[in-house]
Amino acid sequence: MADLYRIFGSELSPYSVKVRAYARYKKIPHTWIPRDQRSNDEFGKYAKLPLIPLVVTPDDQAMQDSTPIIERLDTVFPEPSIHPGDPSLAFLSALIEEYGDEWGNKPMFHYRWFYEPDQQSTGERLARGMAPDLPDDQVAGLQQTIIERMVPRLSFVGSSAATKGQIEGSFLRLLAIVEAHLAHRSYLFGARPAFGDFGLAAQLWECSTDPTAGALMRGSAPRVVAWGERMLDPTSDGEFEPWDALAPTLMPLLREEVGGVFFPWSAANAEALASGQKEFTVAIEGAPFSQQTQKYHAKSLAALRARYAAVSDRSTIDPILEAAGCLRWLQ
Ligand SMILES: N[C@@H](CCC(=O)N[C@@H](CS)C(=O)NCC(=O)O)C(=O)O
Repeated sequence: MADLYRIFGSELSPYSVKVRAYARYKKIPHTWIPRDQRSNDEFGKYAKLPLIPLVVTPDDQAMQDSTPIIERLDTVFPEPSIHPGDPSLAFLSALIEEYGDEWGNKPMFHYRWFYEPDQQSTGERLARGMAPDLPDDQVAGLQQTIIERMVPRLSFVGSSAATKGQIEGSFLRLLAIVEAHLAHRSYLFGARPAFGDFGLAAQLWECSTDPTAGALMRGSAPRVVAWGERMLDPTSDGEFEPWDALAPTLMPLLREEVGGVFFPWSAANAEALASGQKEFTVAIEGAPFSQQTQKYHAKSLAALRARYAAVSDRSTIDPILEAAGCLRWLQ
């Protein structure tokens, strides 16, 4: 145990699966500890927040929050690199990672808790995962308790009957774009996984395990399903591609999803937080999208803006971001 990193997580947690995929790719000696009743005491000893993933280093340091976890581990395990050598591509990859974590989580959470079959399926899987020793005849009770706790949380991600169309529209568009992009490559930036793959694939893989979103994906986006599975334990099969090769099918993701949906929403959330509003409404695709203001998204947007500010030569990245409708949100 002494030389191992410990990853406390759940198969149903996209952020946990993301960090585990990273640890596997980097061949970081680690052990995966399901966050359940058996690991409760150990988890409680290290966790500052009741959130997974939690990573404990061999020298007993606890880390939470998947993006900073990966960034910290990357200083210790730089190879194989998850960052394209071209600084413009490295920034685009980080941008997609942020999009996956913060917006990609919306369809994941929405489909999982909005529809009855998904509520039941996820509730049962969570109940069995949390309490592996629970007799079968008591699972249904815990399942219902979990459903009752999670369904009201739809409001945290802005999912409601009013916003269902925008969230599902974004999901279907995302699937179509990524499906086309993966027609000739294994990963978003070429033949090896990048930071962006870890963020986005984890959310979509979770979707693929759920009844409603999974059926949609198997029906219209088999390459996305295969990519999600590949990203559980990714390998490098070659190099990152240059922007010219990626642009025809990656630009639509940046323009339609990152610039078209994610940035307007994230910037509105940050403004609402700054002005002390508990809820905010922003026009997404010409219709109002309302949700509770969230501190975390504002913090991660600030980190993304700092990352952009740290790109020393922006002569290549700025025209790409401008064409994608992303630049004004970063300046
Ligand atoms: N920004 C955090 C998000 C972590 C998070 O939201 N984890 C969820 C599971 S995916 C959690 O632990 N939720 C606790 C709960 O639902 O009680 C990260 O990237 O690690």
